[in-house]
Amino acid sequence: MRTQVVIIGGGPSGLLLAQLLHRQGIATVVLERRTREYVLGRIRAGVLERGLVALMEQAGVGDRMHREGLEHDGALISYGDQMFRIDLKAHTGNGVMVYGQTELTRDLYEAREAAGGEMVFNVADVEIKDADSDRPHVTYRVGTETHRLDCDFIAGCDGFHGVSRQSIPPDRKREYEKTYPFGWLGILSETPPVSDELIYATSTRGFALCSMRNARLSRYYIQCPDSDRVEDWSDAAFWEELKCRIPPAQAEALITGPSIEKSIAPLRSFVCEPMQWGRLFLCGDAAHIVPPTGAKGLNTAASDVQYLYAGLRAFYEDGKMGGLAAYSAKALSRIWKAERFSWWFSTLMHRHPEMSEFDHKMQIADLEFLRSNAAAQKAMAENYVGLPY
Ligand code: RFL
Ligand code: PHB
Repeated sequence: MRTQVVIIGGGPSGLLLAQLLHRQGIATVVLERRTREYVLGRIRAGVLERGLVALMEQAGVGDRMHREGLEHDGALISYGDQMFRIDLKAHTGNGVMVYGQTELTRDLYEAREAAGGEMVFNVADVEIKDADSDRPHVTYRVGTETHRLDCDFIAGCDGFHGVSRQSIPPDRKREYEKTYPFGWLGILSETPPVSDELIYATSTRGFALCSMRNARLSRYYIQCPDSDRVEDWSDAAFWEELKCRIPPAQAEALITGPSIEKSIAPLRSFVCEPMQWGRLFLCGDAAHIVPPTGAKGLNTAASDVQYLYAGLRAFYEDGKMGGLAAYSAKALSRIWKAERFSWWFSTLMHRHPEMSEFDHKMQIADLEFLRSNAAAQKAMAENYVGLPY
């Protein structure tokens, strides 16, 4: 079989790219290791930058997002019993959209199905062949049958643990990594959010985040040691700990209830350079990971999609490889800035045992500077709403 672009991975990056290309008449096949239900069961990001909102519109899947998503013009930062607001709109002219990754992925799946686009689920043993030639192809297995797909290009949208990055020879890539000695324990609960805007909180007991999906569905996180397991945390213990980490007024107002999802995510910073090998292009988590503190994971995936889409579109319009050749450098230039912001915000807001009292004083000084300085708030706001593409 033959197609123009094989997309490995049916997460948000792969589906968004597929949908954008489809609207330009470019044929794709999406290969996904899991089932649709499994992909839609994963609770992940919740904050969309304007660039991603615009891409969803461009892909023709923005309607439900605009109907159900929540426009946020600010975000709150608390430390101990202090709290201040970063006015995103006043500093940048933009806000962010609160709309779950699960919903965004569902919208993309529905659009893909409506368009009759090809998607293969439950694929195994995906192998990328001859990516460094003009005739790449991909082989994969479904059940006992092995298939071969010839193509012009391969988009590696298969997340951090996928095969795409692993297919690049070690001497043709360089990987940069930082791990953090803690994770985020997150719960989803059918309770009204404690605040109209997100609260990023730090305290002597560690970080907490109060987020939401809609007026009846809350998403909360607390920093936990990376050795903790979900089973170690009852709902009651989670709520108790959360209350200790947010300001007293919010702790008192917090409405608790049973969790409908509970999971632990590790924190990691990771970048693979370059994001291209021959006709294979890495996109999203396959190429880079940020700790979730700045809400940049899904949003950096989106900027990759935009650059790769532009390069592919130019190739199919005029046969020139220039846009694709510039893809990696262009994407990485934005990625490293998002890496810096996510690392800085994570370092500012988390506690870990190796921190000295001096380090803690530095955090407080940094927070007090941010609280009192309009230029610092503007810099924070520009990064949070998303740097231009
Ligand atoms: P995804 O979402 O990981 O999708 C990759 C898809 O590829 C499939 N796959 C394969 N398919 C075929 N063959 C193979 N060999 C394959 N190997 C893997 C996988 O099944 C999957 O469906 O990557 P994508 O599309 O680049 O999207 C990136 C975002 O999902 C990611 O950046 C964010 O969700 C990161 N992230 C968060 N970001 C935030 O901004 N806020 C958050 O709260 C937040 N929470 C999270 C997260 C990422 C997590 N991961 C990856 C463990 C919580 C978790 C648990
Ligand atoms: C979320 O709602 O899941 C969320 C929001 C903001 C973040 C991370 C996660 O920075």
